[in-house]
Amino acid sequence: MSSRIVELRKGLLERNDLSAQLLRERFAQAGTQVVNLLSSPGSGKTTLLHRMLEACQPGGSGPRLRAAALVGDCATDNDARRLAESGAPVRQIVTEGCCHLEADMVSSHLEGWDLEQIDLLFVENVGNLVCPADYDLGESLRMVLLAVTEGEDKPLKYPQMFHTADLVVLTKLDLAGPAGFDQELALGNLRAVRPDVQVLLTSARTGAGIPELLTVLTPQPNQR
Ligand SMILES: Nc1nc2c(ncn2[C@@H]2O[C@H](COP(=O)(O)OP(=O)(O)OP(=O)(O)O)[C@@H](O)[C@H]2O)c(=O)[nH]1
Ligand SMILES: [Mg+2]
Repeated sequence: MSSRIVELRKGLLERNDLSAQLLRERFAQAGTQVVNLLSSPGSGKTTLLHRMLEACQPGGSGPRLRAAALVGDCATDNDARRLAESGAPVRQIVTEGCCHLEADMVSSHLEGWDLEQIDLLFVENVGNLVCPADYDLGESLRMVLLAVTEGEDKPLKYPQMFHTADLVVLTKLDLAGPAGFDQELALGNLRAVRPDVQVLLTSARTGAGIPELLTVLTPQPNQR
């Protein structure tokens, strides 16, 4: 990479870090816990999010939390339309081809929302295991998904993404058998990159692991 490109990239990341820091302060002041969801395309972010948003709605099976979501994609508002069915406030961020979300995109899509009324804000990143790892969105927690259909070696191939995770969620556990998923091997690869990270096993299809996941994501009373 030429030195000019390296400098340009460094400048972009520094600018993003500043915006992310401002966002983080804003979220802390409002008592909003923010979860950045990252994974490769199709690994189950929106489906899992849909389940969690539904569970948090009045009458749902989960904790009484005011949850909302921003969802990033290069094109289409498909995911926002799917998630809005849950009844939670949802907005789509269309990145026009950009392969990751940036802090400024998050701030501009928060306009008009009263953060004081949101306990838990999910931000579904663009499906990509590379670029989004470098961009801080002011989140409180970085949740990286790994579907059992993706191959056990993904943590080794995309170490930066898994290295920055606060929580790793294995998804599509209902497909582990047909996919021949070797859980021990996958977890060993993950531990090689991020030794102490918390791991949860889920299936959005069967609902397995979702109550446990919501318990981990529920802000503590002193954070609200
Ligand atoms: N069997 C099974 N299929 C699932 C599960 N979760 C998601 N899927 C399917 O996987 C496909 C992709 O799911 P999405 O939730 O759209 O994945 P995504 O990560 O949001 O995809 P992008 O936003 O495009 O990156 C869909 O066909 C889902 O129905 C699961 O737990 N089990
Ligand atoms: Mg999605």
